Amino acid sequence: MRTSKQMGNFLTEEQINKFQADGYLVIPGFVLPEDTEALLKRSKELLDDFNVEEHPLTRFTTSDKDHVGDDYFLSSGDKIRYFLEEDAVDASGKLTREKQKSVNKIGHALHELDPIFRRTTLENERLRALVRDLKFHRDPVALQSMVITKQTQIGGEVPEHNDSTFLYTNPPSALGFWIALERCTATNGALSFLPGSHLIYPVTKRFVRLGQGKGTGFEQLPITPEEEELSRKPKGEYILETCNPGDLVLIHGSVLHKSERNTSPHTRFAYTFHMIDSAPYAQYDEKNWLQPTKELPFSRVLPAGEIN
Ligand SMILES: O=C(O)CCC(=O)C(=O)O
Repeated sequence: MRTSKQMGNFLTEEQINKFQADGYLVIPGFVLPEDTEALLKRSKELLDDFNVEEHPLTRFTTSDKDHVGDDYFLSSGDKIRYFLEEDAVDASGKLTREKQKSVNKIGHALHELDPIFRRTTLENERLRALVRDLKFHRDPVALQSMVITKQTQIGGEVPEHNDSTFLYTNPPSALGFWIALERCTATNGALSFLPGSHLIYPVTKRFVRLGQGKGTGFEQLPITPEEEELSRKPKGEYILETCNPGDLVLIHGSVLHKSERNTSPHTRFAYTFHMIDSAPYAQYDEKNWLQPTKELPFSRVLPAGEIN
């Protein structure tokens, strides 16, 4: 039965208003305990399956100075691949620790190719109900997914960013779904957010392919001098969002967020995926690092014919 505060089947009016004001929303217990456990177990099995011999030892970083751009990364959109922590490989090209503890993340088509991740993403009625209530997109498609492992000690910081920089559409339409698979605390790298930043700061750049063999880089977006000045100003206080296994964090594509290095003895596994709006509501182009393939186009989230 719906309560008076409920907007649709899933989210309350307060939750929708909070998401719109803050640019993110924590939904405790969105994923049931048995499903959360299955996602964590599968994540660990994938780490066990990691074949180091066949790996180019690609490390993952999104900092402005250094970013991934090799073919292993650029062709990972329709595969399940492994990306390593910055400190995971020594000068002689060998892993500095056991393979499971060297991985920063696994991506980018878990939601398509793995039945356990698919069940939480493309075959999830609760998720469809949430998407209908939120009305963030008219015709959402899921375009990528990752398990981020944030291993103890080595699990690196994720610097301040917004997701529309990395999953750019015109107009920006990225929406992140981030599910804690373990407890996320102040010391193991819980996410933190700058509430309301999605309403203040424009998306100033996009992460693009630079052309055959040239890897990836950032391209500046046209912004006004006022927006340029604004984006250089000190940005206020981040709020740390500790959370529990099964909690979902919805992340507006323009909200600034980050996570610190894991300095604790506890791992911080999370499963995350993103949606964008599809044409004609938003344009996705060939400059983006992540490209759909003929074999695996981006999948619609709502049933055929349904527009939000
Ligand atoms: O899991 C993390 O630490 C960072 C995730 C994040 O920033 C993202 O998915 O946009």
